[in-house]
Amino acid sequence: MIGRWLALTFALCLVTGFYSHLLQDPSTWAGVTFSRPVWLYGLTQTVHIVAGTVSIPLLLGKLWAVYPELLRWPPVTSILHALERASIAVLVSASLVEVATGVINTFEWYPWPFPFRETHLALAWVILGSLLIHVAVKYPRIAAHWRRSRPAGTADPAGPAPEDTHDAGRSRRRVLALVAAGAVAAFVGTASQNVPAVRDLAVFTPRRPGRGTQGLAVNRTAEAAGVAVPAGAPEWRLRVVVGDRVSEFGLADLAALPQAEHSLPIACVEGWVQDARWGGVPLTALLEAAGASAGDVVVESLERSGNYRMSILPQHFAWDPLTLVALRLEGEPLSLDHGFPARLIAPGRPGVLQTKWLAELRVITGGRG
Ligand code: HEM
Ligand SMILES: Nc1nc2c(c(=O)[nH]1)N[C@H]1C(S)=C(S)[C@@H](COP(=O)(O)O)O[C@H]1N2
Ligand SMILES: [Mo]
Repeated sequence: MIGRWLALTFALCLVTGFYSHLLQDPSTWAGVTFSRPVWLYGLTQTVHIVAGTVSIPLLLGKLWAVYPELLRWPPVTSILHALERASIAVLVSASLVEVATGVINTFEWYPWPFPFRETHLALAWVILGSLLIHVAVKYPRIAAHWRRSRPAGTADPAGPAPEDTHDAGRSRRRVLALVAAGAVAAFVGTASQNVPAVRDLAVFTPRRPGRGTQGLAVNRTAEAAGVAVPAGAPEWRLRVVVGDRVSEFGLADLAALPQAEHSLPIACVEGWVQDARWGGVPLTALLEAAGASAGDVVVESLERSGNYRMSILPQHFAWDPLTLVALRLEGEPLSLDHGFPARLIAPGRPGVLQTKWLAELRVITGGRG
């Protein structure tokens, strides 16, 4: 039973994780990412964090249920059996590292020398492969289990196990109850962060949407990013590069372009989502003013270093009419922590790609200039 729940949570993590990867690394598969509905990434990543966290008690329960197998003698009975055990060792260790790195990452703590995303991604492939082998090997037992609602009088091929005494059954039920309680706590303690009425139940998540300047959580402050822009940004210009044509826009120039206001979410990879009313210049209007009519857009920040100083907007995000070069948040100028003088805000993308403190936009394919 635990195995079935684990299959569900792992499948959800694999699908939503790969989707997150395609958004962040759009080189070949940008065509299967979507800017609508605007809340799509908020949903997939919330599912990822919730299912991933629920996996932890399930995984521990599953290990408890099968650990007697580890001590079985003789340890291997054939080459095939040895290979099967090896595949399970890979599955178990990859899964434990995967959930541990995932949780630690949401606390923005990187106590290891390897890059989180690349490692987490590689382990996802290892998990997928070893899980498929594991399910294939166990398929006869799984199939037998599902056939158990069989005509009365026929033998049950999958059990009961000989050691299933009264006491063992009782302690097994106790562990099952503990695992279930853990799974429910993990679910409530993560999913509630995106339900405003019960937000304070989110004991397993590090941030609270809603707490931060202008009522919106801040992941990385301007100070932490080493960005200082004087109030009013008199010197600041947004460079827009289309081919070899370079245009520059100060705040007054941007204010003179068409303006729009949209309610769009920030959906952080760590699983918090918050809607806000963003105002500014539709990116399409700015790109057209700079002489572009199509193409992907490279977005660069004033921030000098850091993983999120740059992002790439594939064409269908760049030219979505909801995508904004935002100058205002809830009707007020952006605060420095939310990306003043200007930030990118596009529907359906991870928060990490909603680049703050814009410096330059570069159209890289199909532009006219
Ligand atoms: C079976 C378990 C899991 C699988 C298969 C899995 C898989 C993935 C994959 C494939 C990605 C995309 C990586 C990339 O962009 O290259 C990802 C991202 C992510 N996962 Fe998981 N994951 C699992 C569990 C977890 C858990 C338990 C957490 C935390 C509670 C977690 C947190 C994250 C975060 C925060 C990201 C986004 C990273 C970023 O973009 O910076 N994952 N996951
Ligand atoms: N230049 C830059 N932009 C950035 C970041 C950053 O560190 N540097 N953090 C990103 C992350 S992880 C998120 S979730 C959002 C948060 O936006 P907010 O602080 O306005 O809520 O900004 C994104 N934009
Ligand atoms: Mo984020």
